[in-house]
Amino acid sequence: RPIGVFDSGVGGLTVLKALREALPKRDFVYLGDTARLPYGRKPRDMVAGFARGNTNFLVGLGVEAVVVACNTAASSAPNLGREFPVPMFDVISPGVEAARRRTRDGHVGVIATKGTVAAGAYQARLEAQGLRVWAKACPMFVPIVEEGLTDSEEARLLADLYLRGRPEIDTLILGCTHYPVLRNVLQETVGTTVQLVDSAEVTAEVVRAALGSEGSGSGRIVHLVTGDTVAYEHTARNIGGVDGVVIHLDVTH
Ligand code: DGN
Repeated sequence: RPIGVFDSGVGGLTVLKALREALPKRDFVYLGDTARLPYGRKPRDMVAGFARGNTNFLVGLGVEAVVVACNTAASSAPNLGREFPVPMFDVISPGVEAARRRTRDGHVGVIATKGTVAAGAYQARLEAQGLRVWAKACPMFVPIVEEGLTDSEEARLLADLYLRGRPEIDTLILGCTHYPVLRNVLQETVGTTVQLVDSAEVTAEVVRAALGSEGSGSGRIVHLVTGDTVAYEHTARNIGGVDGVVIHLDVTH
């Protein structure tokens, strides 16, 4: 049975890529809810409803597990895992755990969408570990990535603007699944003394540890997209591209 993965759009493809590398013997169904994006600046209850609907749909397909590959969805619906009879993973707990392990001075930053920062899930979980947290919403990073401006003057200017006011931190969590694409620019901006936590990478490690690396699949992917499939493939090119079939899905789930 495949593993189900969902995001509001293309951001979760960073997680899918990491999952495929970590679990080459599995197949995946990726649900990109592009008809209703962006989740990042929608009300929390609305996003929680989308997350529940997406999970329910994937569970209905018979997936083995569901990975919520969107920080905004995961932080809006933190107890979703209790509602479904399959193993569920999100991108937040692995990021928090990795930051806890990696930080030396206990001062951690998290950058994310407005929705994720407002929901406060990262802040609460990091503080519960005794860490000091600086959280910053970076709403322009998603369009920067989707426009293919990853290695650009625009990306550098915005990174500088968003990160300029940071206190002393030694670890920075990339709390949005689009951000691993901006990794180089972000590392340049904060300098080598700050470790970046890539939520895609650490989530894939957690999923492999829980499900095991065995399987009878071969990395096949079906992309189900609620919006326009051509636009999806086009935008996805800026996040490494689409490998697999792309099928349009009406948003009735
Ligand atoms: N990639 C999503 C996240 O991790 O929060 C946000 C994308 C969006 O809806 N703007």
